[in-house]
Amino acid sequence: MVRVTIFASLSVIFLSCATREVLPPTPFGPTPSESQLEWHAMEMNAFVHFSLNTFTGKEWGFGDEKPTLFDPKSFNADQWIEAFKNTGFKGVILTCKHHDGFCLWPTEFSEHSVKKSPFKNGQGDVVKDVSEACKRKGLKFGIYLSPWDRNRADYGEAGYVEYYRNQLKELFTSYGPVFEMWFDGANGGDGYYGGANEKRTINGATYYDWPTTLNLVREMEPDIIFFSDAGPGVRWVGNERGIAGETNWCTISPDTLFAGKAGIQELLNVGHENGTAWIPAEVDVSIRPGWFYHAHEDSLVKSPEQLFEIYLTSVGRGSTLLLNIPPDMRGLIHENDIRSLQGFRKMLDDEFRTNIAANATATSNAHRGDADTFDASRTIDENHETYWSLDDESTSGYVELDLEQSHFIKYVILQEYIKLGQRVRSFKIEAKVGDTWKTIGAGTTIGYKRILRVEPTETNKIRVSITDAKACPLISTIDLY
Ligand code: FUL
Repeated sequence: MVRVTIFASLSVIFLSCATREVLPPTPFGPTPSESQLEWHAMEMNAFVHFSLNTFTGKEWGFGDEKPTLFDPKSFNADQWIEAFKNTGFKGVILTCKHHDGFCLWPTEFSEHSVKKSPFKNGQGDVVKDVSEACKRKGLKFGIYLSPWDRNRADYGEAGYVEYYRNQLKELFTSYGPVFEMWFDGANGGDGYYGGANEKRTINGATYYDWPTTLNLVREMEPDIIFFSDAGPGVRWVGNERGIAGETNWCTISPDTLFAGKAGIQELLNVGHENGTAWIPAEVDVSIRPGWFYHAHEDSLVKSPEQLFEIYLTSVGRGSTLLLNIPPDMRGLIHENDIRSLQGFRKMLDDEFRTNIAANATATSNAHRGDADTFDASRTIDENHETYWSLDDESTSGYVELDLEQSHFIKYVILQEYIKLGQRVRSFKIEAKVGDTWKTIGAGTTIGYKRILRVEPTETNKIRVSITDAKACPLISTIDLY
């Protein structure tokens, strides 16, 4: 009788162990929205500055430039989008209106537009052509509409905000879908202002009544990502040199983000470990010294090597790269820029050709609940929905990759499963050289993606150690090149 009872309770324990489901960790801290996750996965987008400045040689038009100057005789949006697609860009953001107020589409709310230009005899519409070329080639389309307008007589009054919103309605209803809306931070100063030729200062915090404008846009495009210095979708990275912080938290507290505050650029650059919102950094940088095309900068186009370095300091630090490639006066991407883009693509393909980790055997010091679903093999299965993890109380641990043969390793790519929050504070990479483990690289945050250029090493074993994390780490990818 006693024996039967013991046997019965043992089998209950055994059964409950065998069928016990090990649950995934619960989210920790702020997490990205679905559209932010999609934005992260885009990794590289193209920025296009094209306007009257292309023809006047200026970077910031005063607002009094004649629309008749806009005359791109060989304009071909397909040429741009083809070049962007071949480089690997997934989306395009177009300056539909820069600070000078000139509109690249025939808006019904102003005469300061392509309507009054010789471009296609006043019948042209750059926004339409670019958005349609994007659709044809499968790239997403984004809009830059400068809030500051040096052409408008009513800039600074309530009427201008109405004008700005009418234009947003026009753009979003005519040229959507739109994946990202770019609100430039430059605001107020001198300008033409309908002939007033004066300096106007607005209160950036109140004048535009942003909450109403954002709601208006959200009603038309619910999944839109808003870029501005402070988000709320994505934040400025704090510089225009293409460099995200080596430590780069996707989290930041919106109430600490106001322009003019001391140290704001550094804060934007690294984010904050205990930030209250998911607002990742976007790295905007131009392939040329200026944002607009100027013939005298034709020899100053960034080289493939420079673009590759920018890739490592942007995408490689968990941000998305927004690389500006400005069309020239013909309305084409200049040959020098195309050449650099092709060289950049070739470097990406050459440097990241074969993922050595794909054929490795992965083991770890421990894995969550001893469940296969969270074991080390999840880091090399090329499935971003699976990850290696530890028990809730563990904030450090390691994964070892046995490569079977010796390989020469130059880069290690790591990804966190950010759907459940950004967690890792520090990590290190070791390689087995002879009988000892040699540290070949180390870093702080990982986030969506971290590409570490390690000390080039010949090895048959790599160990990735998470040395500190805010909560149990979740690593979805380890790639070796
Ligand atoms: C800045 C602007 O003033 C520049 O002209 C450019 O558009 C850049 C992307 O943002 O704030």
